[in-house]
Amino acid sequence: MKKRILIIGASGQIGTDLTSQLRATFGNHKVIATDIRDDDGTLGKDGPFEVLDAMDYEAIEDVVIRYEITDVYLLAAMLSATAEKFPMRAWNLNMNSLFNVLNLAKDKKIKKVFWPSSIAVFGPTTPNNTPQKTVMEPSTVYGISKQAGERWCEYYFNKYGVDVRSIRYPGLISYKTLPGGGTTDYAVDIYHKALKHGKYICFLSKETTLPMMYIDDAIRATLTIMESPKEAIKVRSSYNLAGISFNPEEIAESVRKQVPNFEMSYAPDFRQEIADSWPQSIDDSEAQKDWGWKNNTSLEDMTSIMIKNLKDK
Ligand code: AKB
Repeated sequence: MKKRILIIGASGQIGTDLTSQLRATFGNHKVIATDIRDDDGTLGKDGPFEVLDAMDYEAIEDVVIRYEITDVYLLAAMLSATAEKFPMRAWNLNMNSLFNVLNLAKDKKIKKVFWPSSIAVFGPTTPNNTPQKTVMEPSTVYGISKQAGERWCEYYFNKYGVDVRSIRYPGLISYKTLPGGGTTDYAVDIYHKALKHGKYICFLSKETTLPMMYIDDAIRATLTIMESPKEAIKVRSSYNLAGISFNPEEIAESVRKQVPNFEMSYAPDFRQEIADSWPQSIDDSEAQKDWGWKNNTSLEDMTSIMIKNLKDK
């Protein structure tokens, strides 16, 4: 089958790494990167890039037809911290962009959809070491939109046979692009500030443990779930995915092994409440069983990779 991939929201934290990996796997010209912002020279240099608004159904359809797209990765979204400031904008973006893509698949204009969910679908009543099926009462705008999105994905699969696949990403850590507007962003920021200033003021308290993952593992999970046989994908809402769980004090300690005088102080803000509503660890045995998922990168390995690459930059 001739595969042609469209990435919507390609300039963000996940999209930047995902675009290079998909291009390395399937060929540069098979992967069309798009974003609402014009390219800064990163994504357009190896393959096609177009400016595209995830809210504009006709514009997405036009790109799909012109490039004969088969698979769509929808990454455009407003993350947890920003969404608390702009609830209606977040809801509109997160839901309408998903409907645009699901409806293209329902009308057989594309074959396969990847849509990211998040640990934000869980809430204060969710048990720890969170199982795949559990209490889900998200208390954030972002979490509510992701939970609703999961229900719609499963609905489109059951009612219309749409081949949609999804992962509940934990907080993601990468060096190529900064995350934007999330609650887990501190775990990226800390490396930048450690190298630049030797200190960091963390917006979460020192004991706030959250599920996290190094970007290479997240990208590998994404490619694996998308390339697995259709029958292997038993969960059509979204799969739990676990990587590493740590708190700010533990990541600070791992930074200190590379930047010995690094100082961390704490000034929790409104993001503390969001973090407190999420589980500390995730049980991903369904993903392991169904499509062979396994995390590779430890906190110590991740810190070494981050420090080395940010220094080289
Ligand atoms: C956020 O912090 O909002 C995201 C997420 C956990 O989905 N990184």
